[in-house]
Amino acid sequence: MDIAILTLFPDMFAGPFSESMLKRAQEWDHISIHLHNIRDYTLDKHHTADDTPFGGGQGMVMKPEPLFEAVEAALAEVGSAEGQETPVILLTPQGRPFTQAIAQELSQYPALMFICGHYEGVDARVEAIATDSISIGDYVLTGGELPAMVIVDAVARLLPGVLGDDMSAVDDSFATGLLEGPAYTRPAEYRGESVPDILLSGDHGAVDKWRRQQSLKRTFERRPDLLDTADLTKEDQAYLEKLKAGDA
Ligand code: 9D3
Repeated sequence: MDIAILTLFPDMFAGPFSESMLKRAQEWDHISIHLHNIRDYTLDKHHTADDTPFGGGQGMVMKPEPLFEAVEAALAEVGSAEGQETPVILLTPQGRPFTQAIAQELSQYPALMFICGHYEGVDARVEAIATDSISIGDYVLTGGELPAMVIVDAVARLLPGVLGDDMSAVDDSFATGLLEGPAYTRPAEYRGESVPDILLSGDHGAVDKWRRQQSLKRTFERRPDLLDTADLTKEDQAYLEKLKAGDA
């Protein structure tokens, strides 16, 4: 997958993209990341990327011309891969809230483009060249760079071959619709706290059942909203009734 990122701060991406999974995904050619500095597409001698808002008000607004120029240049590069339209995604607090379902949807494209706004936002006319706009949640950040990294991370790990076989994406917490239960490793006792006996029992059936119940319990306690849409068996529902009654 070709990923073009338009930003005034390309250096922000160096750390996250040169470590761990995203590093390996690039080395193995699962993804190819193209960073474009929006300032390189400014049209005036001072390389002005932002200006004061019409009508007055605080802060600066990113000018439309460099963004249009940058999108057109970047599309020509990743562009017409396999005939599909490349999503041009504007990162903005006003976008649709990012979810695992959106990550799945984006992972199906051969190329993606992200426009990172900064300052107080981008000129509204830029929405016309975007095909989508996404927010990563209801909190205020300083720009779209961290959201772009979050989305690239979530999408890249869904691409075939990026995760090892030992770390399949099919039983991801948000793919099953439930939170994961607790995990333990050695030592079996640490600072007086023991690992639950059942995990040391060797009874795989009992372990599976216990894990499912822990997952349901945690979801019930921390994210009850997820239970409305989770795929639940009769047995799951019976266990949830016990949790609600306070006897589990
Ligand atoms: C202080 C300016 N705000 C007016 C009330 C609007 C505003 C514009 C731009 C607030 C933050 C930003 C910078 N953030 C993003 O560009 C952004 C973002 C975010 O702040 N939260 C969650 N997702 C995203 S995606 C892009």
